[in-house]
Amino acid sequence: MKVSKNVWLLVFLVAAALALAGCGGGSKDCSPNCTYKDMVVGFLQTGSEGGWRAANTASFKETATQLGINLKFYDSQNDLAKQVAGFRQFIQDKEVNVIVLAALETTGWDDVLKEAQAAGKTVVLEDRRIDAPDNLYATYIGSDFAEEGRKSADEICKLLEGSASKNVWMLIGNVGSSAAKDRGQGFKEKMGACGITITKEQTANWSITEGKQVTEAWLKETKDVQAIFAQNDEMGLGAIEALKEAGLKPGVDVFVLSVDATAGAFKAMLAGELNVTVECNPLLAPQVYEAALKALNGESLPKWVPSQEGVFRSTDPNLQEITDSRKY
Ligand code: GYE
Repeated sequence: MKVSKNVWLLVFLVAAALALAGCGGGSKDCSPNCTYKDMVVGFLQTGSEGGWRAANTASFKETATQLGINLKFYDSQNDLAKQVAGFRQFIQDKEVNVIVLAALETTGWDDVLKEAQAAGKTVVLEDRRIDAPDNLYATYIGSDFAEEGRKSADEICKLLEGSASKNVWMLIGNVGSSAAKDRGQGFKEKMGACGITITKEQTANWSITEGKQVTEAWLKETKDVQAIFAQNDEMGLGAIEALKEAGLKPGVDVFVLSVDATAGAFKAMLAGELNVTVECNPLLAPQVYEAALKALNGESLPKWVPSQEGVFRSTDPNLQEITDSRKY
């Protein structure tokens, strides 16, 4: 049967209109009955700076496979400009209907969020909060970093009970990130309770190598330090190496506390070289995808869903058992 040119033209125009309207992937045309299989997620990860980040990335990739979500993973290589460029890439990508952001820094997102909103993209923040009006994103799923800082101060106060001087050195994460800002602010809120003084503080960019280098430099200047507060496990493990090379016993001569509770921290606690690790949960993907699906289907969400987290100490009687049960 010969199909006239006009009919083909009509078919082409309808298909184009549908594509433009977003049917068949990309926008929210499945709403309010979207399923995980309708989700095409553009995920802007910070980079690959350590154990916590590796567990966070794995959580997103594995959960996407389990749920049948089409995940487009973008590694920002810890470069803010690259992360913003990647964000715009996902806005342009007609297939993508959800953008998930682990923001490297808290500022600089208003414009790109407005562009995403205009393009009908659902935006969910994971891990790190940002300083932008919360009507520009569906929700934020991540830890209370300030509370982690407060817990860290409480724990170091306990470790330094009875100590004549309480000089503490703070190893800071990447400058500008909410995790670094809030953990530092939370610690400083509580440190006065037991007379802690921060005598040195500097960024070591979440890295074990820089954690070691910064601590080495400080030890060349003075050994008058009673405890080190490392804003993540990797920087704490670096400080431990530097203390040992300076002839000091980490966990004994100088107490060490870090944040994340990754496998490396448990190993150091079992060796008696790390005293405390404050947990920060990286396995956020199931909550993030669930929230994104609800947002796609037009459900309203709380603007922040804080993670539930604990504190682990080298003195915990069942430390080996806990270590064996950890997922990351
Ligand atoms: O503490 C650190 C990672 O944003 C909570 O980033 C995360 C932090 C985590 O590099 O290890």
